Amino acid sequence: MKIASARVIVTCPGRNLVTLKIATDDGLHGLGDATLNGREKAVVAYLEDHVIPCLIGRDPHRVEDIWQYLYKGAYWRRGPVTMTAIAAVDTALWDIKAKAAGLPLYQLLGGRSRDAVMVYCHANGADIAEAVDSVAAHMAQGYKAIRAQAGVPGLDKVYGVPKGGAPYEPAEKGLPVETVWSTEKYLDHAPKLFETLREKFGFGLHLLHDVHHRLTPIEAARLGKALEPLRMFWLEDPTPAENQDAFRLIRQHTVTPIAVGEVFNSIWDCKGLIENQLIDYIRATVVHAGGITHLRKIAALAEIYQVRTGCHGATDLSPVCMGAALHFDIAVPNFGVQEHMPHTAETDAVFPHAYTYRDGFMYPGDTPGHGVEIDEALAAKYPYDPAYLPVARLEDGTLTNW
Ligand code: KDG
Ligand code: MG
Repeated sequence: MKIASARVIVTCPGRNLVTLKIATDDGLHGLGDATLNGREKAVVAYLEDHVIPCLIGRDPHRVEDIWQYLYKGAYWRRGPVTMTAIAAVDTALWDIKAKAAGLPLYQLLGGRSRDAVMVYCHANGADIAEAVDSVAAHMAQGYKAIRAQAGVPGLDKVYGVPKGGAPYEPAEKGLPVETVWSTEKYLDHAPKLFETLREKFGFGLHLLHDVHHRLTPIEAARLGKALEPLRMFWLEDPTPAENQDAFRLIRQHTVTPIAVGEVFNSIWDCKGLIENQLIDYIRATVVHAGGITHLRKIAALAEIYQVRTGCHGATDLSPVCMGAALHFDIAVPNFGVQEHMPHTAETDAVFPHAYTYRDGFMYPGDTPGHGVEIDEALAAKYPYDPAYLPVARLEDGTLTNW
């Protein structure tokens, strides 16, 4: 079997999504997600100009060798654009391999380690009362694990809290909008949300919260300590993770579990955090961390330190990524939880898929491959439409972490 062709498909059924489709000379094809929110076209160019020409004629079964070729062969290693492009190729090749074997992908990853994949959803509200209602509504849909975010008095726009009670969507049309952030206002308010949620719903529900990289290590330690009696499932991205030692400071002060890694793209981003047992959940996922091949290596490193997986699953990761991630989740021994932000009906129509949600859990399905396809005719009806994540400034105008 040889790779006969590869194409990049860009579509915007509500948000921009990039898909790599690899076809073989014996009529099989595989899909890989190549979406990098707000930098979509950089990955498209990387794939079209530098990767696809090198793929034609290769044996698609040599998944590891092609991964090494694209990683070591480029000389310039790592980085989100490179690793997203490699991930797209890798995911498409695993899809082809599983289709050639006539098996769902998870069977090639060692088979099922569990019956179902626990997922967490997003609840949000302009204030605490609205966030409480949103948590109740998601509990009624069966979710056992819920991320809660609430507006902060005195701040107009807060991460994870859209206006008008709509589901949160990462990215807005047009150039990046500017928002104002105050750590002081947030830090006083955030524990009140979780105190109220525990009073209302008790301790039988997993509660999660995303700080979205906004605190200094000592501020994050203070928040972790304040949340300790509320027994969080995790506190996500408490501080930026370029300096991995920062997490030591957080760890010294609190036993609130820490989750990090949605912006990581290689095992080298994870290494110190895992080996020094500074985190509890690693959030790297298929599309941004080099595909199934590389994510398995990250998970294997994490396994020996009892760090569990918690794959990123926002809507800027396409259904192709979600399908592949669910096969990984159901197979990997040290699975923790999977993020689930349902895609819009338009997106689901463009990407017909075998995966399903039921009562707080997701299932990858048993279709050969990863079980996600693309309706190219429908995809063509939604052309690329520039959209970006916001940026954040402090109240004095200083640019800060969004
Ligand atoms: O593109 C960035 C989003 O995926 C990110 O902001 C969402 O933090 C996020 C999450 O936890 O889903
Ligand atoms: Mg996050």
